[in-house]
Amino acid sequence: TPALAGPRRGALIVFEGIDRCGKSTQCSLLLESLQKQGVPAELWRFPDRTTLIGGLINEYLQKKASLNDAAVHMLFVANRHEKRDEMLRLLAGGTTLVLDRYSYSGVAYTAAKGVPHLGPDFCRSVESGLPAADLVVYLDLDPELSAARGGFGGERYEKLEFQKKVRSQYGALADGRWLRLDASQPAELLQAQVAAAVQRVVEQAAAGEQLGQ
Ligand code: DGP
Ligand code: NA
Ligand code: NA
Repeated sequence: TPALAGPRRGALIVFEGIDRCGKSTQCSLLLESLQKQGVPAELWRFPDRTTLIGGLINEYLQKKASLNDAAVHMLFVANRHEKRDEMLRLLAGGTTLVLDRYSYSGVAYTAAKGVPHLGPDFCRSVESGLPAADLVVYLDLDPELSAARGGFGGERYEKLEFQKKVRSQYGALADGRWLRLDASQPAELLQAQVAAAVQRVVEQAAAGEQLGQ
């Protein structure tokens, strides 16, 4: 049932991919273009390292703290859940949210570890209750190419063998909201493909299509 009153809702647009696939660049380009068109929009990234929980995640990623795989996974999950109410409030108020990583990272990165009790089904289950993406832009890149990009290797997961496993987990996640793009293309070409898909979902959200959970 559509809302009776109030502003049209914003769209929830998620960017996913292995480390150094070009997500952050595409997120910024998209935000800029939405704002130029007068679409109210914000760019967020997960993990959000600015919260208490995000600070622990940051220590883990920078290898200053060690945590077991289940414990750190729960922190990543908590970091998404702690932002839930604010996400829902912004979306309901008409702001489109562009997310640099979200629940799909949780499933792909943790399932890639191959820990039996932390498989994809478990990982998906703890994401429930979070607002569902209207569009997932998956920037698919060969880890051999991302590894060659500047800065790779600094943080915990930035190892070639692990990134290959993450990519193969992402490959199994595609659903109806998924747009896979070849991230080896020049940024301007990618940007145009992203913009076309985003325009459609922003219009659908504004026209009253319900937000999934
Ligand atoms: P960045 O996107 O550069 O801020 O890096 C965050 C890192 O954390 C990146 O390697 C992906 C990983 N990550 C994001 N979400 C999750 C999660 O829910 N679980 C696990 N295990 N890793 C995650
Ligand atoms: Na990273
Ligand atoms: Na990033």
